Amino acid sequence: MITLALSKGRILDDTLPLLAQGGITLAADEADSRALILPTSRADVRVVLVRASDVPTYVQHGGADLGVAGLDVLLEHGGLGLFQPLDLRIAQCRLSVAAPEGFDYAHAVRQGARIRVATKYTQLAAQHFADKGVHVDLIKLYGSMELAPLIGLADAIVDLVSSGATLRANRLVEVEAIMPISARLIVNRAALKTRGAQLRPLIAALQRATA
Ligand code: PRT
Ligand code: MG
Repeated sequence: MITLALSKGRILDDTLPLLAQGGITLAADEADSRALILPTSRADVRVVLVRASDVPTYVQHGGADLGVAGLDVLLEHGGLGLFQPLDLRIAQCRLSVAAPEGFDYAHAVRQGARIRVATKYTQLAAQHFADKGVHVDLIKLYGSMELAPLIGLADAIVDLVSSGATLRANRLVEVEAIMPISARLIVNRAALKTRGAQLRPLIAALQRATA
């Protein structure tokens, strides 16, 4: 059995067409059901649904052989025990710094200055501001980051941006792009060694679907 970990929402929605190109489909009603283990049209392939941020953990510990995770999630996780063979080029966005309209970001991040930043991405944000030589007070949040600068919890946020609509709706401005983000295929390194003959054809099929 090959187990593929996906998360509900855009990762599942964007991965299903790639799987379909490799001849693997879910039963029509499966994606909408509340089941967490979904059989596929191939008896030897199943999908498990987990939280987006838990996908690397499941694959790292062998709870799934493969998974699809955003680069943001992967970098925060660290990638230990994971082989990352493919950029699937789905779920694309960018990691950015955003601040309220009128906030003088250039002044706030001059060398040696101090800035308060709210984010779910504390590792990536810490690295980014360290690279710039800026002292940062990080406030870890799990969602609704946009609210933090509006009520004075932070000067700025680090979050994912795609259309920019969420920032605009909250009168925030993207002041710096940190890195482009897309979803990656990840594979348990040990499984690839011991069951490579089983896993490689599926990896190859996803590669063809992405090309
Ligand atoms: O919701 P949960 O806590 O379970 O996990 P999650 O929020 O990480 O899952 P999900 O499904 O929302 O995101 C899964 C992956 O999709 C992320 O890890 C990213 O790699 C990728 N992705 C691509 C995005 C976006 N685009 C995106 N726009 N993830 C989140 N967003 C959010 C962003 O955080 C912000 O709140 O959408 C809002 C901005 O969108 P725009 O279009 O208004 O700019
Ligand atoms: Mg979400």
